[in-house]
Amino acid sequence: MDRRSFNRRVLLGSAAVATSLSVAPEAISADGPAKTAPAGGEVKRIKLYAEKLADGQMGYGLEKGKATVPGPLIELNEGDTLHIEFENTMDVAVSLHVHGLDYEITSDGTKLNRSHVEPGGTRTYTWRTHAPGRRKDGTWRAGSAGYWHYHDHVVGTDHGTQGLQKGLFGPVIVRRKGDVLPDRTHTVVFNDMLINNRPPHSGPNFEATVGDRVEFVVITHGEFYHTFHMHGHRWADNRTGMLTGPDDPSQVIDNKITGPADSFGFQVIAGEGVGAGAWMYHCHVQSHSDMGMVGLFLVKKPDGTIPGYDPHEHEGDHAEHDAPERDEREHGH
Ligand SMILES: [Cu+2]
Repeated sequence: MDRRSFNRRVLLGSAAVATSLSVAPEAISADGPAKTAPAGGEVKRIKLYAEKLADGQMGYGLEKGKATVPGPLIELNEGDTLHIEFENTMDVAVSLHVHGLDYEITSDGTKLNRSHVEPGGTRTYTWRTHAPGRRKDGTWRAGSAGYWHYHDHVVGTDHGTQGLQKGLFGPVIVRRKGDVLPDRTHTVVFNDMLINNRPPHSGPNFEATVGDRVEFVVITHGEFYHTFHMHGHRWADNRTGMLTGPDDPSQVIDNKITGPADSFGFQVIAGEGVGAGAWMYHCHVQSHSDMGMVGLFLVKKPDGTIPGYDPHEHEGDHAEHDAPERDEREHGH
């Protein structure tokens, strides 16, 4: 039994109960017992490659020849350690620099301290994470959990400006024990005037079915400030993007300002209370959305249809699983 049919069963069961008992608000849109993150503490190892892509862009990938823009999602639980055996297959020096996690200066990924990787070279970067806790002086130390990101810090300039423009960036999620796990995660990177380095007005589009728990990681790079807006769905402006109960003071929003190197994330139940549809997400700076910083959250009915949306009218759009197209950055916007 897949998760969706399992959830539907649980939903039917609770609907029967609802006729005789009042249902707490948090139970109304529940889709069954959510899976949660385990305690961390594992030592994990991955290989990561920096590669030139056919169109002149650059990407990170977990396998040779499989680099993508953005790079692969790296997920950890607080307490985990990750050793990344990093190989530079390119003809220019490159690096791996992460935000939010714990690393020694040898894993900083900058030329300043020679923690970059020359062409053809390899290097192991080590990222550590920790749970929150009380320091000996009585103050509270934050945990590592959050929506973070990694990027090059070397290509073009000592700040990796060209590497970032060409696609050397990706998402990192560190979860706390008990954090709700999504059915799937999508990454949206506002990079200068593009989304995920795709041509303007071409998505990326993300597909879901009503009731799916969908997580978004939003990262910004480049020269501009943007506002991320999603139609029909809202989230909480806090670490997880979710409320923990009726008294959670987090502001509920559907629009968030985001500047270079910012990152945040949230989960939505696709179509909750609003149903299936081709829900837009876009930068809400008007000139930016007009210039093509827009994509679709395609929420399907269980039968696969989307009311009011004919995919054939959107031949220029591409769902996320299509081969990613690279931008024509060198030709300007
Ligand atoms: Cu914008």
